[in-house]
Amino acid sequence: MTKDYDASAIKVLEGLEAVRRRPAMYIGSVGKRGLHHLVNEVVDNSVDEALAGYCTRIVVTLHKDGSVSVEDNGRGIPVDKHPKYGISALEVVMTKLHAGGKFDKKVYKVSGGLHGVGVSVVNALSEWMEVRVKRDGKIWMQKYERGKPVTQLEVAGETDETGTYVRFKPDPEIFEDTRFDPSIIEARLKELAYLNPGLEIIFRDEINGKEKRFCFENGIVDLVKELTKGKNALHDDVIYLKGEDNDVIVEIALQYTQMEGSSEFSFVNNINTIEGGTHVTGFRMALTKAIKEAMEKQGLLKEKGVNIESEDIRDGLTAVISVKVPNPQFEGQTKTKLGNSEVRNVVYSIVYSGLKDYFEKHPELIKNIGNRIILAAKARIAAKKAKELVKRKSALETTTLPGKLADCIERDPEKCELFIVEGESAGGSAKLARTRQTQAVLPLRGKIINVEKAGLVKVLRNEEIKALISAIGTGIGEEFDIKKLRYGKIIIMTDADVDGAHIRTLLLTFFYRYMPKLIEEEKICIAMPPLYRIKAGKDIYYVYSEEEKEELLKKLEGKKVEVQRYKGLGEMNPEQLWETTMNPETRVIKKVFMEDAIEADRIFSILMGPDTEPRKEFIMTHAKEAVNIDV
Ligand code: 0RA
Repeated sequence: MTKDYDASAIKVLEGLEAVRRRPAMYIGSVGKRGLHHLVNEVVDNSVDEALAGYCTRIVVTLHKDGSVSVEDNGRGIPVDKHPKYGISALEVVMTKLHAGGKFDKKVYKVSGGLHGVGVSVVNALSEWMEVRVKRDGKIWMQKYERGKPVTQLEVAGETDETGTYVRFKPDPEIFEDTRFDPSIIEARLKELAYLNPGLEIIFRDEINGKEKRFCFENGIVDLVKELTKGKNALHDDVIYLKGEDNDVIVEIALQYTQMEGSSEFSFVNNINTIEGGTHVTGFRMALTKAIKEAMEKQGLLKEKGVNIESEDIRDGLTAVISVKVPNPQFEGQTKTKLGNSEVRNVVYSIVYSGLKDYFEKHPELIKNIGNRIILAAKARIAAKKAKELVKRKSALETTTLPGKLADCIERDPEKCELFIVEGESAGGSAKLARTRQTQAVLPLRGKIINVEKAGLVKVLRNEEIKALISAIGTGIGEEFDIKKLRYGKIIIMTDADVDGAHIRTLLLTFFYRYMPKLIEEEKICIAMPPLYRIKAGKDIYYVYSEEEKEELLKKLEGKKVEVQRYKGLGEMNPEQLWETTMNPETRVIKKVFMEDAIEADRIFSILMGPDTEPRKEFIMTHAKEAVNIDV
């Protein structure tokens, strides 16, 4: 494509000291999100090589020592000498800021987008990094520590292949916790495989002994199929459109189902734009217009008193919008909202004319979808009436807190935590165990309502849900107001068994559907009660996984040990519950991230959608891992 690349094309801007001094400026945070950013950054470089047409396979490995490697079969990072700096292009890429990726005018680079900081940033924030490049018949190798080369660029062997291998271990001096979460890595890799049809991505998790291969010949059409699995699709074929205008490439795939609500997933240059943006606006405008016109033509809009709104048109919709934009401008709180205004019109005209054609060719389809939309409009009108009733009633009842809530004393929400606890008996222990000043406890009776199936009207009538809503204080849906949030952390505390996982999933479904902002703002957490209590002489250990138990037992070999397995929170006395699960100094909790929305949506609907077959299949195959359905 471009003419021969050589090292002189690389622009060098800065050294890496700045990155270590202010890491959050480059990767967003030094928490979990920032840590996983490192992997994204390295993988994105390989994906760019695939986008450029030179790489077909990427292997990502989570090694036992906590390092991650990314290997691709692309052209390999150039190793020739940079004329100005007298070091290899590879070393420039690895050790100079902003030197990576911006070589030529390859248009649609992932690494030019959200991540886009270059692999040198990853190097700077790694305790060590090792790079191997297969190129020009040789295997080249160089090692670095905290961004600085510790070996020369060496020839480590011969090969007739090409490609790049980067392995790194995040620096504990920088990150709060350097352990990767395999499910976060896996979700991103799967997403990338969907967005790059035909690209083979393999994830080897050597810590847990698992390997997954992702490769989707039909790209986002396969993704939509996956998302609507078990949701009673209204039509068999996923609608797919592709077009290009003004250097903007637009791809959309969509399907209607019987489910309430809509799921739209949007991407710009392979980056998930959680906050949407101009591409999503353009898509929605086109969808509304194309569908309204098609319904009109079929005489479906005649019924009086039923006004179709664009939210009715999206009800039951699952859509993936993927665009490639040369110079994306990202805005918004999480820098995941596309700002380029020219993209709105490009998407609009491609989608509008594409859908118009499609509906003309499939008149029976628009009847089917149209009836679904009219039902949605009627349901919306009914729900609005019901909601007004509930609001009027709750205005009379004033905003009383639920009787079951054991509230905390502190009034500054930032300092307060709410524990949502499964079952009255564990709730009782938690009330005894807590720090009254800052920790509140809300026990929920066993099964709360299934929000996915029930619909808004029923959900709002459910006692457990009402208690939850008034304890949290924000309201739901359109009335949601984060300023009224009564707790800085909301911690879901359930048993480490299948029932516990189910209740947790139900709660997360509720938050996902009705208070998504709480997930976005990282307010929701999951408590991790220990699985075992191990007593060796006077020492007591709590362990949180099978692996941890095995490791500890090995260490304690020879000593007399007592192993107790906790089946539920109820088996712990209040002191133990405090020590292991509630004490902020010693407990383990897991933040719930929106980034897993795709996976969450899938799990929610499989476990709780109206169709029972895939649910059975899911429960059978995942029964053993059910404890880990953390969304
Ligand atoms: C710039 C130029 C060329 C390759 C790459 C970058 C490259 C970078 C990475 C990062 C991970 N994997 C990668 N693969 C390739 C080569 C251009 C040429 O050979 O003409």
